[in-house]
Amino acid sequence: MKTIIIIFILSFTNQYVHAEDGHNLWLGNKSTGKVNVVCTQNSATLTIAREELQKGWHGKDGASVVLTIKYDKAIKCDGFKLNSNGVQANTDLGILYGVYELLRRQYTGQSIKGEICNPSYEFRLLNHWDNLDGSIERGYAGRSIFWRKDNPFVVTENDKMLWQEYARANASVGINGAVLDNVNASPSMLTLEYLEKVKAIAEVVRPYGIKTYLSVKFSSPSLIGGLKTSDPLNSEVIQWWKDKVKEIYGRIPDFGGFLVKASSEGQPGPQDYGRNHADGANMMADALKPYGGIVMWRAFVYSPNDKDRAKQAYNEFMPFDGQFRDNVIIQVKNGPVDFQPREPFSPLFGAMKKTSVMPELQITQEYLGQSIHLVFLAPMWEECLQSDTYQEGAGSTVARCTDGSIYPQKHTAFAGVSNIGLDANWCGHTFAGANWYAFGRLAWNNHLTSEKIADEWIKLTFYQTPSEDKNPISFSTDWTKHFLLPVKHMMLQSREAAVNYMMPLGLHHIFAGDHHYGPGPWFAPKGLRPDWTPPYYHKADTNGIGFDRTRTGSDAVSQYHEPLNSQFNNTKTCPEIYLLWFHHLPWDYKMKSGRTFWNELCYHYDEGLQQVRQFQKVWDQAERYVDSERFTQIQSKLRRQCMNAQVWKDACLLYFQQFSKLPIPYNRERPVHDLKDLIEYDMRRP
Ligand code: GCV
Repeated sequence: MKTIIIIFILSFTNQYVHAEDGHNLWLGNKSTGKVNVVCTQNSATLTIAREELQKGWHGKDGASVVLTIKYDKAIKCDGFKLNSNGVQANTDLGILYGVYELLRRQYTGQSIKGEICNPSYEFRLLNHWDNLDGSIERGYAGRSIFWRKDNPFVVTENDKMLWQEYARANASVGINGAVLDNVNASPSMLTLEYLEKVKAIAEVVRPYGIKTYLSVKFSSPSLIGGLKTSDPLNSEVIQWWKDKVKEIYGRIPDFGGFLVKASSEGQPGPQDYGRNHADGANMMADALKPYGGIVMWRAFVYSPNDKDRAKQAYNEFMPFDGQFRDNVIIQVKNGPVDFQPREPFSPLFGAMKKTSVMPELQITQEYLGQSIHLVFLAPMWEECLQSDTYQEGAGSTVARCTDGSIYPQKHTAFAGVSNIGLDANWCGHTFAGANWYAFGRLAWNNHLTSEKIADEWIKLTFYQTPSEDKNPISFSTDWTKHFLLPVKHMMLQSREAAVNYMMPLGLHHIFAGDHHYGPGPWFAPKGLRPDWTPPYYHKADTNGIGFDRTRTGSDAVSQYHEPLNSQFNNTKTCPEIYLLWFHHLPWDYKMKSGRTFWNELCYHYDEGLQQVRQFQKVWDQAERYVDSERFTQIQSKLRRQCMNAQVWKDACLLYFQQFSKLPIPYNRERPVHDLKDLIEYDMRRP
């Protein structure tokens, strides 16, 4: 009887479903057949390649795959040539990347036609904002996988296992570097015991091609070196950095280099000693040069008294174009302010023509609902990468201005601020894993579409091949129609939905102070620097709303190359998605839709809320295709996202209505909260 009951239960259990906490990310799929791997060479990396094929093979049962290391000048860096029966590369790492691509294509049902795949960027890095006490700045998925407060220097077998899994996930999407500590760096990072720990991490991640890098504090020579100054032109300081670099390479021969946040948000920098960015960056670059190391020098700078924060990075860095060493790369955030839900691209892209420039994206969702909201970020990154800067004529996209296609920069790189922590599913939200995945895929190929990335990720993360199936993957019509397509549609809409319910039409930085989770357009405590308060950005008053960055305003438009300069300058030609970024508009301004600006704003906020409600419906209908653990976790997060979207809409519309003094269009849903309650409310509370 017992057996009959079990058989009965099993026959009703969906074939796709098994318990799953998300720890396997997009790599949980077991092979469906045997493969014979032929490779005449040996190395730790090649052993991994071999094992991955055996663990994940989804081709013909019993087929042979040949791994060949043979120089081909069409293959660049760790690129590879892919055939259905083999991978050819110049390096072991190229073979490993080729193997992951082969398996991905098998699993997602993509064809393999004998093509060469080269990476868009040479360095593809995660930036961890992990502090040495194990906390993570802007981290929403638990504590650091690298650092902890208690027993900080003990390395356990568990640590090693986790670092290995981390390295594997990165390598599977082509990520080849990790900056292990916060850009708000501690000087202790460069002390002996911490460097020993870096060595231990480097040993585990090395076979997967992950190089380690460190964020360093500019004033380290005085803070831990006992020197009286950290002036970059002082000979003792120069020697201190040379000695430190030598010490690091003595332990970690493939160490990648330094990331530096200097003269920004209270961090020390060359300007404290009357020097400039080039003096500071070049001094470090000279110390790293003999070992092949690089300096990633961040352009994220702004001062409390600046009239327009959005202009400062350009103003500070353009005068030094051409003055940086060739192993310095200027790391530029995608937009001119700070990882907002929507910003135009930073005008530094394409403008610095004689300096290596790299994009910095934020994978962790500091400004996009953290690990509660489902927001797929690939569309935002694609929007930035495909933006035309016009710097060298039409087609000078951000992607092409940074990947070496247009400028002969010595190094190319792409960085993303990591969303990884100790949570079982790594990123706090299953769908946040898609953002880690998307970052890696775009770093490898900056022309991939969001649609393709989402398609791959969903198949790899949620589709489970029936265990008895020995044939190449074929997705059932049922799964495709009722899971893949609606979930993909939801992902692709999710960023625009967040923009709609948070800050549409060019609004930016109207977050609650400090935590950046909920709305706070009113937030302006006395004495706080103005550029840390939302009214500095939205400038709402009875006449209208928006930051005037036109030629008669702050003139930020002039940092863009024509025709963008003129396009952005004119309300009629400025894309509506950027209207309030560049213009202060009257409330009754006529939009393309025929509505007044105020009505349009109301429509967007309401639209965002409706979109998230629709996501709930999509997800609830997907229940039978997902294991219960992931299903309920995502369902409950979507419920909070809906409640939060309602709060965002009500808070912003009720607050701005005080200035517009206009009714919310009567065909739109009414607010359900009172403004005074929302001003008191902390949205982080569940
Ligand atoms: C690491 C924003 C964030 C800070 C972050 C900073 C940066 O201001 O809120 O937490 O600091 O950007 O990128 O340096």
